[in-house]
Amino acid sequence: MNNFCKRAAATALAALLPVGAFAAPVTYIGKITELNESGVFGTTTATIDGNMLTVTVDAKSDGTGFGIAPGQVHIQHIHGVIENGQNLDSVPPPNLPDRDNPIFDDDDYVELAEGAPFYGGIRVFLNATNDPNDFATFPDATGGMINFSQRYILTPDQVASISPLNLREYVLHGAFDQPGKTFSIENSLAGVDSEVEGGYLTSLPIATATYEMAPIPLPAAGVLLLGALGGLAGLRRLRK
Ligand SMILES: [Cu+2]
Repeated sequence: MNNFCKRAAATALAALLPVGAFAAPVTYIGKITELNESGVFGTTTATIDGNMLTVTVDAKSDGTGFGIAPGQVHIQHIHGVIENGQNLDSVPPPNLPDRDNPIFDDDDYVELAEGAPFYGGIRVFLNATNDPNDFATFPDATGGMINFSQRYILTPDQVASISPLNLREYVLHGAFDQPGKTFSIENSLAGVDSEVEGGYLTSLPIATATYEMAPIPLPAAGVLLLGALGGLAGLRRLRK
């Protein structure tokens, strides 16, 4: 192979392998478990590929709690704790308020703000647009189930805020106040403790999931390996 041919081959190879081609997409899986004794369970996946995030959510009720109110707006997010610019591990809050812990007020629910020390702030809005004000495209849980799938192009800041995803938490919200229970609009730490009874509590967390890196299925691992070997063979040929 003469130099011209080598250069042409290298250029062709470079065209086939855009920048970042070796950063394969990584998929994370989270097992959805109940909060506030909702009886909600399911699975969520999040696949990150550069700045592209694809999220799926399958959630339903096991019948032991109030479940997912059908036909209501269920806001859902990827949450995460960030402290001093560092992404910290985010975990589910307890299922029910722990009255010995001062971060909980004296009502019957773990509210949005009470859960925040555990799962952190909102990092990605899981509706059609990742726009906090776009309430119309959050799941409405037809039939009391959520079957959600959406792809997002994230800003660099958003990518940083959810990386790595195994430090992040999925949170599903929205339930009717249950008979005999009281709900405070704000956490008592915030200095507000106005209790309400009845009605739909849009922000109430009803389920969470902790993302964990999904095991790479064997066929995919094989393809990756073959691809890497093929790439090596190609390089070796170029060096001749
Ligand atoms: Cu949330």
